[in-house]
Amino acid sequence: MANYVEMWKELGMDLETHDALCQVLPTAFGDVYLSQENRPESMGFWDLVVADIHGIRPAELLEAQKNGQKVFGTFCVYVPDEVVVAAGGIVTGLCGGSQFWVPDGEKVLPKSTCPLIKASVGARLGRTCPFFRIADMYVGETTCDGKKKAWEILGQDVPMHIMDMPQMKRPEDVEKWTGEIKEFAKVVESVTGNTITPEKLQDAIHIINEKRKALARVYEARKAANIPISGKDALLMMQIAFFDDPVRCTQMANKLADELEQRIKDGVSVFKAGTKRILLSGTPMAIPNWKLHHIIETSGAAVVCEETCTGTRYFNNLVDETQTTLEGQYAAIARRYMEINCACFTPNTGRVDDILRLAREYKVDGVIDVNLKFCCLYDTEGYTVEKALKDAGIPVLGLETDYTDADAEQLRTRIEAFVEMLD
Ligand code: BJ8
Repeated sequence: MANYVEMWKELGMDLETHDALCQVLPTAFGDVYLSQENRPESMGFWDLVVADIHGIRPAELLEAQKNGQKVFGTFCVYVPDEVVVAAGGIVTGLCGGSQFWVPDGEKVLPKSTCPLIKASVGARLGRTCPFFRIADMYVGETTCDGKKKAWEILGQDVPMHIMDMPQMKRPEDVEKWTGEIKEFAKVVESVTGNTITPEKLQDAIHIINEKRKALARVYEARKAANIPISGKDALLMMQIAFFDDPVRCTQMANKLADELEQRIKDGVSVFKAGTKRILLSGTPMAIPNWKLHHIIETSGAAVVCEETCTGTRYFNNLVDETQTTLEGQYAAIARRYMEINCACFTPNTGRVDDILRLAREYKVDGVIDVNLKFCCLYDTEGYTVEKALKDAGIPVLGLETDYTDADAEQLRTRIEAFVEMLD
């Protein structure tokens, strides 16, 4: 790892605590990732990014800031990247995926808050993540109650803009979301000092659509009978897509997709024939949360798709590129984002339809519906999801977990029994 200590110091980070994080991450990554055999060569790019996760990209962001660009930190796939990119800004995902940050979050949040929120708040307040230090502005949204209240705490420490999410998907809700996006655009224009023109927004829509298409190509390859990439590797690509420059992300994902398509032609698989295929549905898995994928893929099964926000919900559906006025473009962006099916909406039948469709398309043997502890939304929706799957004759296992390793053996026992039952 290159030496970024000066950079972290300038960012006001707690170096001593951060050192402890830097020591555990390489071992965790080595155990989970580098122990895999026959990985696609193109994964070398993502291995490199993880090896210097608090160095390479943060240094790029700081350089961009020196050149006048502004960085916006986001926590949800409903926040439209297109608007930021059109104003010459940069988006970086800020969702915390490590138990390391949870105790600092618990200093200000109830313990009974979902780990993703606790880790995100802890990463900022504990000063142990450069991305949380670099962002000029955080963009929150009114999705779940835990997040809404967490923004009030984070807002005392960093400039925040909150997007008011509709909770239903009626035409008037889509219109309301269009208005929220326009409001967001005004804020982004004022922070960046740049005006969004139809031409710039057109380019930005195209850039983000191309990224979606590239990520979707990698997922398409996972539908093959001989699975050319592990679920763990596909998850890593997705997690880093939230941080990376969108054009580079597109290039790297397309390069990986080329390799996977060649592997399919050559009959190369990373799993032995007959390995049970699993669709994972539920709450997102922010980096470095690789826990469930690792347990599943070392319990005799393969994850072939994720119906999560670090999976298909991130890239499904494109923004219509034919609009030429800002009015039409904002409406098109709103329509695309309102097609995402998060459990914060009611009713949310589209999500169940998606899960059933994905189960068919990826020819899965079973579905594991995962819920981050204390996420009431996905926990409650689990009832409907599991019932629909059972009615369709698709085996399903509902699991709840957090970022600790305390339940790892218990999860392994349940997953192994589930995989055995699929036989
Ligand atoms: S679109 S899933 S990224 S809100 S933080 S809801 S796990 S209690 S992350 Fe999310 Fe946007 Fe929806 Fe996706 Fe539950 Fe935790 Fe809330 Fe969470």
